[in-house]
Amino acid sequence: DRAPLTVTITGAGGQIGYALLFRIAAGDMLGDRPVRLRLLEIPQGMRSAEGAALELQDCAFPLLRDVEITDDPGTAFDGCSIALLVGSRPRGPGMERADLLAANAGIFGPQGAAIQAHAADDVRAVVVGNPANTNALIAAASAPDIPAGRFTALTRLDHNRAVGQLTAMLDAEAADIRDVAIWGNHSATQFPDVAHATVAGRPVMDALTERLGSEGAATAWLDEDFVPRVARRGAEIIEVRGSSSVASAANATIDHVRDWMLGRAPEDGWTSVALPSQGEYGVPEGLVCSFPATSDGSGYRVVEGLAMDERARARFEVSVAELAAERDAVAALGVL
Ligand code: NAX
Repeated sequence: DRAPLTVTITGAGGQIGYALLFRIAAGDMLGDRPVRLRLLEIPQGMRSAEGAALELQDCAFPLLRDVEITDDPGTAFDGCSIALLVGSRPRGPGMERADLLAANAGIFGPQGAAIQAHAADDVRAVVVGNPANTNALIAAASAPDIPAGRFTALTRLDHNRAVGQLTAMLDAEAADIRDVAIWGNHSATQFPDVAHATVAGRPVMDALTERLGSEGAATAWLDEDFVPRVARRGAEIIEVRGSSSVASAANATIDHVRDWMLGRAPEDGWTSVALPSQGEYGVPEGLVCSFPATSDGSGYRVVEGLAMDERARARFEVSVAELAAERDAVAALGVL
């Protein structure tokens, strides 16, 4: 199908927006499918989005049909097939969690409603703006006529970070690493799990044991280095770079949508995506939780039936409890 797809990017005038727009227009996200871009901003972000649109024009991308900038969600989501919800209210100094959730409910509630009212029937949305999982829950709750699985949140960056750590430790290529999983919330409680992962067909656990000399050393590296480093990588990037992850976040967003729309080759194994639980692994229904997943292009499917040992289960449950607490806090605001 060569008909242009409408892609809406919220917060398009921000950092991640700037990194996303050019890659989408270049064809990195949807192959050779032409695109129409709709950029949603708030008034103070409009000039920045306009500047990006000027630069898009200067790229003369063959696949880019047109660009429209607006501060009206109804206009931005009109005919939208792919919604990238990037703009959100970040946590300010001294801001309580309830204030943060309330501010974001004021963004993602109306955007979810506008998606339901104006987007294409086949719309798929991914929330990047934090707290991403709960923002996706709010958007989905505000669009009850849209199948819940069309609202996802981004944990692909965490997934890619985990793969990156393994490639460095094992001297391996990213393409040789399969079946890593991110479980839970896109926050410091997430559980990056390599129990089922392989490197060039061999269990990652075996490769780590060989590299580090013993199974105990491999487990210690996973517990003390790998898991906290992946879970806190965002903070590490801020410390080193002086600013939060931008290009890697945009790259993960592109990966997430491309796999969702075009499918993943079975030999690439699974990826990670946060989507509304249907009760998989005992996660309360509706919580937007990260699971390992596959995609054939029609939708993400949670990989079910994986064994989890007690320690893994305990870690996962901490993150799920955090998601449930966020949901309860939002419900207490009367939003759900
Ligand atoms: P920026 O502050 O550079 O950009 C955000 C943009 O959103 C601004 O231009 C702002 O005007 C706009 N905006 C705010 N409210 C809006 C609304 N109601 N409608 C439309 N636009 C609105 O932040 P940036 O670095 O681009 O990060 C964007 C979000 O991504 C943040 O919430 C950040 O926490 C989150 N991240 C999520 C990641 C993930 O893996 N899920 C990783 C990277 C990033 O930290």
